[in-house]
Amino acid sequence: MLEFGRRIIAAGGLALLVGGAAAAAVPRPNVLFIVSDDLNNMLGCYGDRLAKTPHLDRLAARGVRFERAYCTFPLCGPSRNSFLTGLYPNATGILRNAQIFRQTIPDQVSLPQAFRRAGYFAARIGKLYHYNVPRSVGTDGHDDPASWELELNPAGVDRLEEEPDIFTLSPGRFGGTLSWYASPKADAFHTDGMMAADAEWVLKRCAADRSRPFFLAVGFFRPHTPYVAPRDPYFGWHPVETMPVVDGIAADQADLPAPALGSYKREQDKLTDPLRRECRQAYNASVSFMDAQVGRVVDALDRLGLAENTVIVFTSDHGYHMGEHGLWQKQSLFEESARVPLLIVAPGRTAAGGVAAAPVSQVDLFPTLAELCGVQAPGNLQGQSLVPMLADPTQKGRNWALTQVVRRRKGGQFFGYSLRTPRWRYTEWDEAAAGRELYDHQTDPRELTNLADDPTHADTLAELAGRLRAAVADTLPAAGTIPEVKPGGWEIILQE
Ligand SMILES: [Ca+2]
Ligand SMILES: [Ca+2]
Repeated sequence: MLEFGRRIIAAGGLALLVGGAAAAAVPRPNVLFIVSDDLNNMLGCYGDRLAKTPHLDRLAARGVRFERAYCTFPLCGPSRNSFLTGLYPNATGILRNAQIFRQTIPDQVSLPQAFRRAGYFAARIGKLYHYNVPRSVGTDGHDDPASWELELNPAGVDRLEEEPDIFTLSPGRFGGTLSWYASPKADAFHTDGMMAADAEWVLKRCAADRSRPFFLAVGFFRPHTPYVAPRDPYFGWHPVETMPVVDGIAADQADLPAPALGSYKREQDKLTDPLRRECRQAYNASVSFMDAQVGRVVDALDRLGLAENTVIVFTSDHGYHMGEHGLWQKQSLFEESARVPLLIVAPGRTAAGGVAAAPVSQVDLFPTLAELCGVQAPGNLQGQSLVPMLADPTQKGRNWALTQVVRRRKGGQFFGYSLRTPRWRYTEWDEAAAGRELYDHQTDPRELTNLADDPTHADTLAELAGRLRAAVADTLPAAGTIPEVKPGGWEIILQE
């Protein structure tokens, strides 16, 4: 017998809500999964007073904002392969860009693929798996065809026309290097603007034909370099003279082991304070531009009457430095690089305006969405469901997050791992042989004072080291070793 009020997932893709004598059929929830690229937490809804992100702030108020959400690996490819499979990078084997988990664990069912198997229409617009930005914009990038039924790859003026006008620290290079441009062209001419229009188009189709629920993934390219965004209004919202420059770098770096600064690029020696301000202006403008595109997509969802039955997730693939510790961009294990924005709106399931403070990981997204939508997830997922925290944001769940990077040196490589608890960040480089860091977020939210060698914190350090090693061991797959990337070309692997 069915109990009143219990949700039953039927094979045909409908959830039956049994309430009293009359059973009303309600469609299974849709998913709108929005990922921004290289976006840190410099957003209005995260308390950043320089940011102008009205649409994300509005979205945060509709659901739960995760105050301490972390990526598993602060680099596009490893991070995206991780959260789109629900596995840590040590289990996907994807530890660098331009690879896909089909080269390591080809039979693993991805997040969107699980929704497809459950009868969902799964569509991708823009960057979900790795892309070379900007070179691959307008193509499938390093995509996984099994994940999607529909893929849309627009390319705007930022890709097709404006590259000669972009300022860059390394001439001719735009993707990995700091580069920016205030475009005279309006939103609709830019790739992310075209993607928002495409998302509206897909949502119209989904609203007109509700026979299947949808999983629509929209991967905006901004604020990834080059920071190309419409000059009007976005650059104007961030006057260059009001942009801050981080100071005290030399004193801050004095207590750091070398690998902590391993993501620094020599070309960044060219930065002067005026260039640092321009860089921050262009980044902030790109964030505001992306924010406007998110607003457009969410407005379409509202206007089409889809919002009341659509779970919305907004996140980024990793954080991003704007000069903290002398670092720019990604691939560090500091808070600014490891932390990501995470907003989840689940109608009827989320405490609107809730703020969840416990540390969570993006590896938790797959089990969360699977539970919210009654979709069967693979048995080997390594994260936790965040559904209890959506209903009650004071819930703590696992209450820590683990982030890793690879550092390469002559003749090999080693890992850095960082454990974030509610109070502490503890980082080990090459199993502590290449250094350790300990930061107390209660007194040092900017992670300026490395306490690893402070004897008054020796017990804390020892406890965190034990927890970190246990957490690292749990990132490995059942076989106990990191899966190897199969040799050979991309197309050959996908055709096997
Ligand atoms: Ca990225
Ligand atoms: Ca320091």
